[in-house]
Formats: sequence, structure tokens, C-alpha cells
Amino acid sequence: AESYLKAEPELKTELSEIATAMVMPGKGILAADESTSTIGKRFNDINIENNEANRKAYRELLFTANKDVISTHISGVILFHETLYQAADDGTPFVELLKERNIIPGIKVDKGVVPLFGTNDECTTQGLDDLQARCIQYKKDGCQFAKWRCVLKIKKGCPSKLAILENANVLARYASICQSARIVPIVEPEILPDGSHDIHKCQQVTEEVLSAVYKALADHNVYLEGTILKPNMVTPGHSCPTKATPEEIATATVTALQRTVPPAVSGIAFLSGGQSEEEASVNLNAINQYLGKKPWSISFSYGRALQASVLRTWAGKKEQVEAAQNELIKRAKANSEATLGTYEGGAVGKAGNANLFVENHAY
Ligand code: 5MM
Repeated sequence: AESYLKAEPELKTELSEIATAMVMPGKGILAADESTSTIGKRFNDINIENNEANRKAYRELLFTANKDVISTHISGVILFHETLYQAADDGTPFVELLKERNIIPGIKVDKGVVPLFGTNDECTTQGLDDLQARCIQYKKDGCQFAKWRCVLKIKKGCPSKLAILENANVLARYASICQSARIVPIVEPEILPDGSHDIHKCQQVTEEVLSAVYKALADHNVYLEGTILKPNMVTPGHSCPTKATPEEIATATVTALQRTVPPAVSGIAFLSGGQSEEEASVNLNAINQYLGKKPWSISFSYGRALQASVLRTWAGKKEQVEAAQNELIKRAKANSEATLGTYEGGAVGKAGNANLFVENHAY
């Protein structure tokens, strides 16, 4: 107990410093942690074979985009296990490439979603068993933060109380283990956009889910200043006939967060959830422009909304690498401005307003 008390202030300082750097105004996170099967789906769209060499070439493209520009807009990158141990063609480990760019390496530590037996196709996320040992190793290997994604669904009778409680608890247990290994947990309870529900329903469910998550984090003694929340924006369901403006999305999203996320939390980094690249930027900008109480830094942790144009432009061709990197820079800059509420719109890339929605994105 004595050593715990002695270590505690230093651990807290370390965690809150990492978390603060991850959501520094003007910067956000590139979610490049697609598991092998998920990157396979992205590669399939551009007719690329899903093999190790192609996965490495693609991630090298991302991490070697113009050094000065990328380090101004991107604070951290979430990696998949395989990527953490890969190196560029010239032998430089990817982790070193990121550190040279002042980008914090992070790691996806969940092992994917699994069904919750006895529910209406709801799920939980696995990966707790050896998590402590993995986190200790990842910290040694340069990772300062981790990510764990849980998935909740809106449909008749869902999300159930069981799904809400189970996912809140597993996120809290994950967060506690990460912090014990000096790793900042990104807590991601994603409510999928599938469905025809309206924005009010999404807001109500988001509030219910987030309050359960913060109750569980408190029960598990998680140090909130050393955490980042990665939530969905509050939007109408994907097939809802009534669309919402960025201002309506901002109002509903910030209201839900105000009601449920303690001010102690260092930052909020939204997922893009199948929004088009431009929508994800414009909505984040509207959220940051929204006049109202926002005691956290509000940023992005986008996967599809930072990579769709990059993938389409690259299409596996060496001669397209630079053009693809420029697409990444374009999106990173737009989202960087959106964290400051100064994005004026119009930085449309190759994927433009293309809908990046993937049905039942639960993998
Ligand atoms: C980048 O995709 C992440 C990894 O997914 P899998 O573990 O299922 O392969 C995913 O968790 C992602 O970080 C979040 O869904 C946010 O990404 P989007 O595309 O919604 O911004």
C-alpha cells in the first residue's frame, strides 16, 4: 500500500500529461488500427491484396507524409499490433518515424467484438485476460495510450440494460488495467448509426450509455484526467428520413456530453462513424463553435474520415504515394482547424462527400 501511495502522484501526472498532449488544440488522432480483417475490407474496395507487404506499404505511406505538416495536425496514431513492430523500407521502425514527428504511438488492445448470448444480436468486446501483461510490454515498446472499442446498437429494445452494463464494465476494467501500466486508455463506447431512429433517440441513448460508462469508471477508481473519451456524435440514424444540420448535431452532441461526461476528463476525440470526410470535419467544427459549456478539449480520432481519400488515391500504386499523402494532409488540416472551430469547409478530397457508412460496423 505504501508504494502505491508513493507512486500515485507521479502516475497521475504521467497519465494526465499524455492525455493532454493527445488532445492539444489544433491536433487529433489518426485511427490506423484496423485489424487484419478490417484493413482487408478497405483494401478490397481498391483491389489490393491483403498481405503483410501491402499493409506495411500502406502504413508507411501514412507515417511518412510531410513531416512538418503532419506533426502540426496529428498528436497520436493508433496502431494495430502488427504495425507496431513493422519498419519502413529504410529500416526505421514505425515507432521511431512517429516519435521523430512528435506523434505519440498508441495501440488497439481489444480483441474484437463477440456476441452477447441471449440478446437480440448485441455484443461485448473481448481481450481482458492477458491485458495487463500486454500493456506492460506495449509501454516498453513505446506506446503511451491504448484504445478499446465497444459497440452498442439502437433498435427495438436495444441497447438492452445488459449490453449497456456489460460494455460499461468491460471498458472500465480495461481503463483501470491500462492506467496500472502507465498507459492512457481511450474509452470508446460506439453507438452505431444503423437504423431509422431520429436524433432525439440517439441523444437519449448516448446519454444513457455515457452515464453508465462514467459510473463504471468511477467504481473502478479510474483516474479520469488520464483518460480520453472516443464517442459517436449524436446524429439521426443512417436511414432516418429527417437529416440534421451540423448545428443541430452540435447542439444534441454537446448537450449529451454536458449531461454525462465529468469535466475532469482530459479530452473527447470523436469517431467518424461512417460520416463522409467532409461531414466529419464540418460537424466537428460546429461542435467546437457551439456556444455552451465545454470543459474538455474536443478533437477527433478518425479512421475512415481521414483515410478514405488516401486509400482511393493510392490504390496500391507506388507513383501515387505522394498524391495520397497530400490527401491525408488535406483531411488532417481540415480536422485540425475543426478542433479550433475555424474550418471554413470545402477541403473536399478524392472521396469527397462519399458515404463511408458500413452496415453493422461491428466486425
Ligand atoms: C480504424 O478502425 C478501428 C479498428 O477497427 P477493428 O478493430 O474492428 O478492425 C475502429 O475501432 C475505429 O478506430 C473506430 O471505429 C473509429 O473509426 P471511424 O472510421 O468510425 O472514424
